[in-house]
Amino acid sequence: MSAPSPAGDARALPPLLRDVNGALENLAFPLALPSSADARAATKSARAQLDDYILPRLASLDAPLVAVVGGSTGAGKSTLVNALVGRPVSATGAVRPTTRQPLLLHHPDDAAWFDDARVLPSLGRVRLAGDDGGGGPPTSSPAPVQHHATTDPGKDTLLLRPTSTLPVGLALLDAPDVDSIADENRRLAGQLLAAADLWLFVTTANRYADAVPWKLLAEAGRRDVLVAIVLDRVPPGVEEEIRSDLMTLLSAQNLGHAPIFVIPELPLGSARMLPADAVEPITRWLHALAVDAEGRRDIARRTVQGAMRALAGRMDGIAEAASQEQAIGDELRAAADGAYREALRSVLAATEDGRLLRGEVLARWQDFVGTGEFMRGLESRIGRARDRVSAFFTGRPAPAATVADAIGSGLQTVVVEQAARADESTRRRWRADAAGRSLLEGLAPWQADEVSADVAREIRAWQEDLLLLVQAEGADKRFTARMLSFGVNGIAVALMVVVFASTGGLTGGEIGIAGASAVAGQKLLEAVFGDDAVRRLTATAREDLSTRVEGLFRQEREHFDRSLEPLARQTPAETLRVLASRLRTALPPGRFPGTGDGA
Ligand SMILES: Nc1nc2c(ncn2[C@@H]2O[C@H](COP(=O)(O)OP(=O)(O)OP(=O)(O)O)[C@@H](O)[C@H]2O)c(=O)[nH]1
Ligand SMILES: [Mg+2]
Repeated sequence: MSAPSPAGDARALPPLLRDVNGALENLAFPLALPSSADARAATKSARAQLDDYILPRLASLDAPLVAVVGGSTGAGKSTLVNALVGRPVSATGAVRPTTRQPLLLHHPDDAAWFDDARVLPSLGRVRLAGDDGGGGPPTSSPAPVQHHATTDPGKDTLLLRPTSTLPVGLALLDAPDVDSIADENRRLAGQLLAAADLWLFVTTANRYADAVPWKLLAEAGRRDVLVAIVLDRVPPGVEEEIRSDLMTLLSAQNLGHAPIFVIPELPLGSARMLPADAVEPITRWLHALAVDAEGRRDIARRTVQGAMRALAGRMDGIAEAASQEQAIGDELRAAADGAYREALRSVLAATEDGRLLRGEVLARWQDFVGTGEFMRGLESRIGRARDRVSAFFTGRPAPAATVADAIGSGLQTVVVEQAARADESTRRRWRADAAGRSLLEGLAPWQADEVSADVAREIRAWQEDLLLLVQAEGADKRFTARMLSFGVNGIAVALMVVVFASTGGLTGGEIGIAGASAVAGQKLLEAVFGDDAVRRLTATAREDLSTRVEGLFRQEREHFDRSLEPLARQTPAETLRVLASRLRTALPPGRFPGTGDGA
């Protein structure tokens, strides 16, 4: 794929993201592969990132930056947020974890950006009362006052609070912790960080090397998110030591450029507030970011680019899992294909090698056509035989129906047996595979009675078609009178016999009893219709039978196919890979197509 032109980029981006969204939407990972559950989770996160961050951000690069305050429980995130806005707006506490609902603080003038569902659209919203200009007393209770809820209770909720001490253009989001025992908190924190324009990562002198936050920091490094580290509660005398160790850790994660703000261990003041001057450098840094509109846009661009790169990487992983499912699905489908193809082949072989003309069929047929003398007569003097056959049938009409029944039940036995085999062989193959086993759990077992009935119905329909065929041929040839003397049924039965014997090359001295019977039928038909017509009728009858058996087997294997359908409907791995690579080329490093920019 060649890199599109910059102008092409700008136009292509939103449809590309729509395609990405559609492709992700269309993934269920229905097989029970070890990779499937992870792939489902990755798909969910990828979609959330698209919805929560990439799409809204691209639609409005001028929206205020959202700085998410993240980190371990008890690190002092809420305390920091309170210090940054100069009043206790977020609950702090000794109980871990304290913050359960994300609180987004923004300047009152920025309210419109956050009112609609542009930022974090998957979260519900509760708007809290704000302060009125910063002159009034601090909120006495940090517990949220719910003014109007625009959310359903089952949904995660984002608390929104206008705070005039924040600069216009920058919102602070106090997030739940990333590592407490509350699963819900961890999940929500991950979602919030994925939706951040920049991260304020809070840690303490004691805990700065904890594993969980570093996993997230590594992710931020990969995505090239703007990160600032707040190292809280640093005892006197150790600052330099910790700072240099922390810098080493950050450099290893592509975060060497991240500013580190140190807050010494300090007694808290009233309302458990940190003194304002302890956070003054952070306030200054944030205000500097906020004041520069072009700089803000750069930060947003850089983060959205990183998010799109991360999305592309994630999609490659998802594509890998999808292709594993596809490969297993192909194997399972091939097992069914092979089994039913073999079944059809076996049925057709049985209809061609004379096997169906033994035993009961042969006995009934012989009753029907009569004695050896009749057959010899047919063989030696065809011309006269026509009359004799005619006389024979009109004279002693043995019921053609018994022959047809015998043929039908012989054929039914063969078809049902092959269907059973194909079913068993497909199941055996599927059972050998974990994904196949779990699909089989949703399938009904082999239904012998139902299959027998279906097969019998189809064979009867075939025999009825043969009758119509013979009738039509007779009408064409104006042999109606002679045909009537044989009986249409008799001729149709003769055709069945010929169908089941004719391609075996049964001639001359090698003719067995079955062959001889077939020859009798053949002579009879030729006497009525002529050689060419008999060949044609036989071919038609055989084709019709083959089509019907094929149809039966298609119906038989349908429940196997159906269980693979969700997989077949899923976005193919190749499509995901192509989209991932288009995402990468749509955003070459250092350049941005500018969609929505300045809009
Ligand atoms: N002395 C002192 N105490 C602090 C400082 N920062 C936080 N604390 C206390 O540490 C405890 C935890 O602080 P929080 O701000 O609630 O921590 P958090 O990171 O928001 O925690 P979660 O909401 O559970 O994720 C509270 O009791 C705070 O009063 C600090 O700089 N100095
Ligand atoms: Mg908190």
